[in-house]
Amino acid sequence: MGHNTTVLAVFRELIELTTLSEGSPQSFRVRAYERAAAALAAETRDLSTLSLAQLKKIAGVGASAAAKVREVVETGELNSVAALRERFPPDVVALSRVPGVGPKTVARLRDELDVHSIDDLEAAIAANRLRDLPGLGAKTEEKLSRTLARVRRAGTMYRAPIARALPLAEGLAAALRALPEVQRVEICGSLRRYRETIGDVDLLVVSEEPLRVMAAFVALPEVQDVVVMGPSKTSVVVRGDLQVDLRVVEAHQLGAAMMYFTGSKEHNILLRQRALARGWSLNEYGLTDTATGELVACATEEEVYGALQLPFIPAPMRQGAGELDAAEAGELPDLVAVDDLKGDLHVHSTWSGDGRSPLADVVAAAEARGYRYFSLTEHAEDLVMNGLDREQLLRQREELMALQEQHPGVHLLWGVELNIGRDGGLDYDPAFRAQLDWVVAAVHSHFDLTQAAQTRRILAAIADPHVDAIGHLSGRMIGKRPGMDLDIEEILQALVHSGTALELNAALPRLDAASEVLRRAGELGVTMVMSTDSHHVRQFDRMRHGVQWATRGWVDKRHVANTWPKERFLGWLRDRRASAGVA
Ligand code: DGT
Ligand code: CA
Ligand code: CA
Repeated sequence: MGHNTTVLAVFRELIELTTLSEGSPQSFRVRAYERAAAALAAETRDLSTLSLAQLKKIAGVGASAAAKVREVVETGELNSVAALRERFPPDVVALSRVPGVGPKTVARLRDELDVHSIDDLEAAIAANRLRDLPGLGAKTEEKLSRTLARVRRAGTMYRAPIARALPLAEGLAAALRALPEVQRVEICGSLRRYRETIGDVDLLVVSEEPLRVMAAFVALPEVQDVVVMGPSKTSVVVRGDLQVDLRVVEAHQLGAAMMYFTGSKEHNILLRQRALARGWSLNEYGLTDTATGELVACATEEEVYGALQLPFIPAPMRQGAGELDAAEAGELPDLVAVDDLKGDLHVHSTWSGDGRSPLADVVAAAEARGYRYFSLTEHAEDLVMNGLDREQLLRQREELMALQEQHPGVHLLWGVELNIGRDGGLDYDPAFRAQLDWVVAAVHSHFDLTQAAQTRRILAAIADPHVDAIGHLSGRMIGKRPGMDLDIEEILQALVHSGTALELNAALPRLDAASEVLRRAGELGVTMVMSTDSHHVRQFDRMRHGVQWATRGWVDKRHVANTWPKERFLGWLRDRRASAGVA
């Protein structure tokens, strides 16, 4: 897939630079490149193996795009991009990414004010040079000045980690729902698709009194700045750095609006092509017959997909990555729902230094949630700060056995979260590890080793017969720490070979493994488990994020071991250990 990634990256740059040279994202050329990029993104074959003729056969890829793909495959570059880079150096591109500065403004700033970078723009604003430009003026200057301060504070063009954006958006949605003039509120955009990072939050509101909704919205305590306010769209900045776009629509067009504003753009482009092929047009107002001007569908997403002869496609799968073909062929995965989960297999209590709920509360909450099996996995001794040594872990087992008597409905597994050391070493010793009912192993330090070293380290843990699951595979903290550099293919093959499970860690700051990794794991038939890594009983609710994340990774529930009934799950665990040679 290496070639495909490169081709797409080059096309993305081509689109951005062409938008600048054409002065508009709506130009014919930009749209053609976007169509081609969407089609290429959905292509599952290795692009480097396709001839010019084969490339041209891909719907959406014309002769010029096909030639460009060949050029990238052969030379790793595109001549036209190199030429555009001369005209639009990185500083200018960065300038064009500032919210409120479109390609036309960039051209004017360069031609009329000699502004070629964000620094230049700041200086021009400080000298009040923008207000004299017709069509810009003092108001724009002021707005840009605030935007720049925000961009600066965040260090770069800020994308909020989902762990920050989702609670904020849900809070705003709840406040809007409480308004008497509001009938419905839907979170759309990248947030509904569960992207790891969020550029801005997109809210859709159904109401017959848009002006009152907008007035109430900008008055919410979270709102710090109003970027634009109008009857159909209002944009604000909340808590200093996150933009929220709110659009008010009418109830009868909610489905079409939700589809449009949920995106992804790539998915939308493919849907529009499909509509076009049927003589229809598709936009945020609905699916319309081009000849008669009559609306075909718009009230619900199911209706719009249905008219396009597709089943409903869940938002996290709308990535323009083959979901339309799979939906058409009836091959969408049988997805995991929260109610399918029969247990949680990565949970901490106050026995770990960083756990915050006492063990008795944790077990009671697990039973109350209806779990049939459940594992406590405190940190092990190697985590000096808060891990348990052997003696502590054995004492915890005593308490667990006593709790088991009081809570017969849930089968308690005495587990642990082992630390995978720098060289793949694990806590305790094999004989001690063999006593445990459930063992998760995960990396907690040394995130910057080479790919070869990191991969070796994980492979060693996978090969250990006592390890039942690999926890939070990459170790990433979204927005704070990138994941380890790993040879994913080799690791997934090793998991298939050993029968060790891959954890899907449902904690929003982690969402680990990455969705592409989950999708590949599903293709290879890796067994997975979905766990919350809870440090407080309130966090049991993270499963709702886990199922969205699994959807983004196309995970089929037949691969998720903790959706299985108790006997089957315990049988799988027993068999796995027996075949790995654990006594
Ligand atoms: P973000 O905000 O960067 O995390 O990503 P999105 O996907 O939320 O993007 P955003 O907020 O710019 O737009 C929300 C959705 O609206 C997007 O997913 C698809 C739709 N949309 C916006 N602009 C366009 C466009 O130019 N063409 C198409 N087809 N759809 C668009
Ligand atoms: Ca957005
Ligand atoms: Ca937006």
